Amino acid sequence: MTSHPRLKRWVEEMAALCGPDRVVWIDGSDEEKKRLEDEAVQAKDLLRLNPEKLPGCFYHRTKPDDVARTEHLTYICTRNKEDAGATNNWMSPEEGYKKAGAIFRGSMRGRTMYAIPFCMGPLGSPFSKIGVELTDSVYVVLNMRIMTRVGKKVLDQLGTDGEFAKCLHGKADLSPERKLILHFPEDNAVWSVGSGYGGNALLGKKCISLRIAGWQARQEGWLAEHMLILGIEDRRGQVEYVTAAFPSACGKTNLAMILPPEGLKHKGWRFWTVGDDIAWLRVGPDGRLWAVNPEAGFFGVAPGTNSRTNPNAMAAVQRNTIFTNVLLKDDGTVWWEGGDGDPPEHGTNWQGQPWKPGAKDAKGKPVLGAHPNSRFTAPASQCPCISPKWEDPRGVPISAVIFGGRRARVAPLVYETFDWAHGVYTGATMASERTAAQDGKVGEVRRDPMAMLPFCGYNMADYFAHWLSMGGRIPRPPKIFHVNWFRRDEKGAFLWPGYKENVRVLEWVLRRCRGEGGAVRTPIGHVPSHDALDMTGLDVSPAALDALLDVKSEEWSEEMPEHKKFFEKLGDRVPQEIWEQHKALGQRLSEAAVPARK
Ligand code: SAT
Ligand code: MN
Repeated sequence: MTSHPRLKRWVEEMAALCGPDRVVWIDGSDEEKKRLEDEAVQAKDLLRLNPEKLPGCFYHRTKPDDVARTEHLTYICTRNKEDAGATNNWMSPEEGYKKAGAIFRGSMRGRTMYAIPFCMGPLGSPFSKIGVELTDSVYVVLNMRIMTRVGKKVLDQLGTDGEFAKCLHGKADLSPERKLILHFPEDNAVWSVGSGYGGNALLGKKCISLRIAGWQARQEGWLAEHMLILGIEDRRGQVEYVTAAFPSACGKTNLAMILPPEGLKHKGWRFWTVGDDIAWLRVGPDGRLWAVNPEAGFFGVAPGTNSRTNPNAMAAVQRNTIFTNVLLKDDGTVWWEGGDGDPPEHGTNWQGQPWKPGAKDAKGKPVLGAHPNSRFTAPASQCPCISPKWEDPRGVPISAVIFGGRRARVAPLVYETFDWAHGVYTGATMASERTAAQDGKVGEVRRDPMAMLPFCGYNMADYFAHWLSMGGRIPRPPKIFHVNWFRRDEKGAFLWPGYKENVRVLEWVLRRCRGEGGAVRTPIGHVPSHDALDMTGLDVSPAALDALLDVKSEEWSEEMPEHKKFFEKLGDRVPQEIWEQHKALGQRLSEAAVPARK
């Protein structure tokens, strides 16, 4: 299948290690897709959903203990431990290859090894990177076919000597003790064994497009980020683009597919999805920052997605979609908590057990129909609001970069940072409450710089230095903002309705980019003045709006030691400029705390 001698040799070596019965190259054709689907259905790896109601759709269940990324088993394997930094688990490359090699050895006996040539980014784009994933999971192959560009066209592009990322994935026995997700940035390689779940197994996604690409981006002078890319068109047909970084399961897919709220419909805004999870950003010939989405599909969180919260996503998942760990209805369709329609009277839950509304386990705890991190995998091209530019090899020019976390308090609805370096500091100190997308205690606040804590494939301090240095390389940089849709009142109720209403915040962001839009200067940045957000048709009381936009110096002052502790944890490579930003913020806060003299 390939005329690339190095690739051929590598596949032979990996096959010798894993011992599959056969190696099958993925060509990307429709016949192949059908064949693989039939095989997966036969092997009970997939279940074909109701062909009338959900044509081309399939259902998959993972093992109950394999439902999210396992950050504690994810490693960066660099020769020098310092290069992985304080936020990553580290293993030496020798140890990594040895440990994972022992699990891989012979693990594909009786199975097929699929070789998937894939391209992240539009084929032929200067942004794009090629990889080859070897896997013994048909589910992975079918997901990769949706999430990336695969097959013969990729091999053609690779030629006889092109660079490619070497990705080895195997299910082995899916045991939690024999699970490792290892990155070898110095070898452009990923070895993942023992998990069949999304981010652990679809190696083009987080492993390649963020951890390995991030390493390359630093060397080559660009950025690989955990960001959605959204086009915003005004009534004259002018489109501006923003990127936004939120941690997993904080609404990136919803924002990427936003629609205008009722109250603002008369303004004629239209929104275009370029990407919902990852952005690769480079300085363009015009001195602006340009972005491409390296992926070709959406791996979105199902629970909470419905025709009200995200009608575009709902339209995108009506065909050719793989559903993982949702509830299976008796009519061969699917349902999830916070989805459309009433819960079915009975169905089969994500663990394969009979389920009905109000189901409880032996201890009397409610049993869910769908796992909170259950997902849909859908082709981006099926999204009604997919941007006509989403596959443009040049990418799209970015006007604003938005950072955001899930914070019950402290962070206001939106603020604009003072300049690039302050924006980098703001991204670096982002914090968010933990969600179901990662193993661990849901709700706990953790620092998640640029939403990259689990995805930065090198020393976080060097990552900050790289961000700072990019500022000097972008003649016309985007403005940097911070948002928080999740602020709550004292009773714990959300102050902001979110979803479509976030358009009001985006409007203000774009106005600020054009040098318009009312704002008040606070120690943390510019916050909208009281009348600067268009609240037409929205029932949020003036007191609630006050609370949303409030910047309490005392609360922020309390955060400062947390920032310091976090940076100290990152070690002595933290750039001086970050410390200067820290000092300057502290200064601004203490000045604000002094009552103004008459
Ligand atoms: O599991 S994935 O990393 O693919 C999805 C996510 O957590 O963002
Ligand atoms: Mn993500």
